Amino acid sequence: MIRPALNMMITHFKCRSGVYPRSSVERFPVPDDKVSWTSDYKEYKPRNHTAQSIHGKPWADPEIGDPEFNPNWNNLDNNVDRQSYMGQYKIVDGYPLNPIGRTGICGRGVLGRWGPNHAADPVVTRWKRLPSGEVEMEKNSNKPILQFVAIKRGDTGEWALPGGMVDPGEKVTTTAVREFQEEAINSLVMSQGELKAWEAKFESFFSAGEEVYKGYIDDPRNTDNAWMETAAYNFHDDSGRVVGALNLNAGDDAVGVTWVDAHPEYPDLKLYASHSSIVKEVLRRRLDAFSKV
Ligand code: RP5
Repeated sequence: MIRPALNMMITHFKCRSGVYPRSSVERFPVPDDKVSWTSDYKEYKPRNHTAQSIHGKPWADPEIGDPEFNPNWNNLDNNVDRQSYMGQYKIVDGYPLNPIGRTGICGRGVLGRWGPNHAADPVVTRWKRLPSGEVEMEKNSNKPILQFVAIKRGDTGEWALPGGMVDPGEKVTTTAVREFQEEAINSLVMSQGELKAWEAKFESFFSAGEEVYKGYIDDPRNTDNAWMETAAYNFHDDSGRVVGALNLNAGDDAVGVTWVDAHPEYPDLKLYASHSSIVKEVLRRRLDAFSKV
């Protein structure tokens, strides 16, 4: 039985501590019991920060209050999706409110959109194999070892899923595959012909993704008024023959790419934002399917 996509995020940690990325702006402290907007927190005075670098960018909204900017919150706004996977978000004094709660900073930070900023994440997996071709079992648990493709982010240096932002009007599954191509096989340096050949070779593999998560992401860039959400898809190669032909090569804003073991016992797999929870869900599903064969 395929379970509905997870909606596992009930609080956030990574976006409510320390200095805001690419700035010197300190977040206002938000203790665990003050995250929820329903908890009284009279002292709460977060700094307002919107990075200069996003002003005027074609992918960024104008400022709230600009007479030309009349966003259709909680709706598809022309081809910008302002709907949240988390349900209806509130608008307070004209500003969308983070559905999970306080982050210690208001404004938009480095995010382009007020409210939800939509991304897509591909989780490309295979079983780890011995030189004989047999699936390698983890010694303690005697369960098969799943591997997934991770990239090293150029901005934070953390390992992450090779995801990226959904372009206006783009299908989310298309984003997941495009980002994999750009970050994990460096399609940006391929000629049109090479890319076409690659797409023909992997077309059926990348058309069979299983949705494993849709929702909020505990991304360090989130603020009280702008936050990341993602849709994650698992592309699994059970035989190992399809992805065996993938030549991993970091591209775009990734500075490294590799296959990573997702051990059945799930030790500390430290990944960017909420990516380890997504990988953990993929692992659960894949082990479940393996045990039924
Ligand atoms: C994360 O940021 C998403 O899960 C996705 O992996 C990523 C998208 O942002 P960029 O990699 O484009 O910066 O929240």
